[in-house]
Amino acid sequence: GGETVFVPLTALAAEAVHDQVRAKRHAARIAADMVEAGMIVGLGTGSTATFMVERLGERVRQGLAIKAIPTSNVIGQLAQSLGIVLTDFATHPVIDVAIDGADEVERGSLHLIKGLGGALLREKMVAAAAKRFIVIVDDSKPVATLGERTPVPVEVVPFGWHATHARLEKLGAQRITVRQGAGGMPFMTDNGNMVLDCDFGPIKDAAHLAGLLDRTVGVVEHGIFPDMATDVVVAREQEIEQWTR
Ligand code: ABF
Repeated sequence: GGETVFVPLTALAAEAVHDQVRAKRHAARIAADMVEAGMIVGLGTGSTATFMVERLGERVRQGLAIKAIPTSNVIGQLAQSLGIVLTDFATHPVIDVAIDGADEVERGSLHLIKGLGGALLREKMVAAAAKRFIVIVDDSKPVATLGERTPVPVEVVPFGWHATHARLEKLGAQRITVRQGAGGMPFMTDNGNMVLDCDFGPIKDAAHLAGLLDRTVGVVEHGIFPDMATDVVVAREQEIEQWTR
């Protein structure tokens, strides 16, 4: 006994994960290198955005002067630990460039689903304040139709959330899951809210559904980002594609 046996399937899966990590790091680096001295930069959340912040940290150590607004507490702490100076909306209501990941990118329109990481409200606020919004993804993220694979994360106020849940069902959500956090408790966002993951199936008109969700009482924000990305960097292991709207 005591011998290590390698199961081929596991090895293959590990290789695929490794390729995906490399692709994320590649996209992250390309976007981080578009940042110029003096810029106010919006920092996204998630594993791809984390690579981007690490690369920005490197550039800051080499002398790049920027200030950043983070989209989550966790990314703000990482940025500070890397020597990136943070600022806020009071001082800088306009952001030069925001860089963030996504869960789905619709080919052609560049509409996005974001928020599986739970930071969608601040992500949308930062993206909305940015002159340029660069989305960085590996090639598992592009889809023909938004909602094909991913539910729409919806951030809701805990008060009366059952009523909000019912409203979301009326809008056509076929399945709604209460996002779970640690210890069997509902997940709580940085803003003290809950997330309902709403499966609408493939979404024919993303801007229309976004409008309906915008007008739903009890909904704080949702993960459909229509017409917001100005640039998308899609990376495979060896190649990259850049899409511009
Ligand atoms: C953030 O991180 C979110 O909007 C999105 O849910 C997630 C993407 O994660 P990853 O980069 O780890 O795939 O961008």
